[in-house]
Amino acid sequence: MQETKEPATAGDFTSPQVLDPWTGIRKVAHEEYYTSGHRTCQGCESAQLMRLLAKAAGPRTIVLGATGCMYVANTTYYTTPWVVPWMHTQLGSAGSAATGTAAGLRALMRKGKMEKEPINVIAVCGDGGGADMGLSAISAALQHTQYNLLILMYDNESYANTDIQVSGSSPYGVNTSFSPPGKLHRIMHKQWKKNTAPMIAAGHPDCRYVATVVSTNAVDTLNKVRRALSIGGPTFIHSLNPCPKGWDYDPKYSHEIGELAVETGIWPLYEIEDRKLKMYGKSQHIASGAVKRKPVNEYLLRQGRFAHFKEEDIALVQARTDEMWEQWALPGVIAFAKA
Ligand SMILES: Cc1ncc(C[n+]2csc(CCOP(=O)(O)OP(=O)(O)O)c2C)c(N)n1
Ligand code: SF4
Ligand SMILES: [Mg+2]
Repeated sequence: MQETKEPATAGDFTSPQVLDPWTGIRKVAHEEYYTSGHRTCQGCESAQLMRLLAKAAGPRTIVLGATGCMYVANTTYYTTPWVVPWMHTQLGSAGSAATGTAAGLRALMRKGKMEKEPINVIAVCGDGGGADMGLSAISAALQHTQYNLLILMYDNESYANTDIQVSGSSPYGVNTSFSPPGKLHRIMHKQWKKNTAPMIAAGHPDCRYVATVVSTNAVDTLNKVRRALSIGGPTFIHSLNPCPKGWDYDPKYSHEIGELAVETGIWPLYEIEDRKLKMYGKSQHIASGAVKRKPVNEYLLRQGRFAHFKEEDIALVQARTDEMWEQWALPGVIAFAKA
């Protein structure tokens, strides 16, 4: 059974639910609140993240979903995999939908129109909807510390739903429908991926919890969602989600590709709680020097979106990844140092 502890003060709907971590896979609840009935691609790790977040949060939860694959493929004509209440919101409005819902619930409870109880409010957005278009609404939501809410950004590194256009979260050199390699210009997308989680953490000192996850590491993802919901106030999680269609690989490799993103050091796993940084899992081992990073080509060359890469492109990605771990002020996290 899903265990939900009583809040600090019974009946105090302003306290968050307290969801203890699951210490290993055997302790994870069996109940599913995101089930069959969706039309995401086979091997879609963003759908896997939806399943994990619903399981972690439990039945007393409302999910708000910004436009994107996780809206369109999950709500096809009268079908939905969501067992908990779910509502669509505009592409850039995950932050405002979360604040509005939390405020609305609080008002209804205060006026006695709803039973008083803590209800999880989770807004889900893609990288296009979160790291690009909805950044200001997320920033505003994180300033409203009186509300308990979690914004979870699933990052498939493109505007996937509209056929894989480049986003601010797309990696260097990637082949998308807006950046196809040509004979004259092999590399069309020359920007580096936006470093969203540290930007959110550094810019919102009252936001008590910011974390990164990869959906292929299920227990870590479940527990970070549970931690974010338990700590209260507005919180933020950035998840990397392999996407067989956009990243162009056989769906059966989703798990391996997610793991390789961490093992090569391209995607560091950490949490920042009350302004203290803690690295997680394999990233912790990399940061402590206990484990060597795998070369980035083991990750890049598994995906068709990088099939046009030449040695020099791989060398550049490797050099930037080395720099991230060896020269950044906070390795893997903060990209600048004191001059
Ligand atoms: C204001 C607005 N502009 C454009 C669109 C068209 N649109 C729908 S989904 C989408 C892609 C969203 O990308 P992302 O947030 O990364 O989610 P993903 O599709 O990758 O899951 C776009 C551009 C829209 N719905 N609303
Ligand atoms: S395009 Fe990518 S994110 Fe969208 S449903 Fe398919 S695998 Fe999932
Ligand atoms: Mg996307």
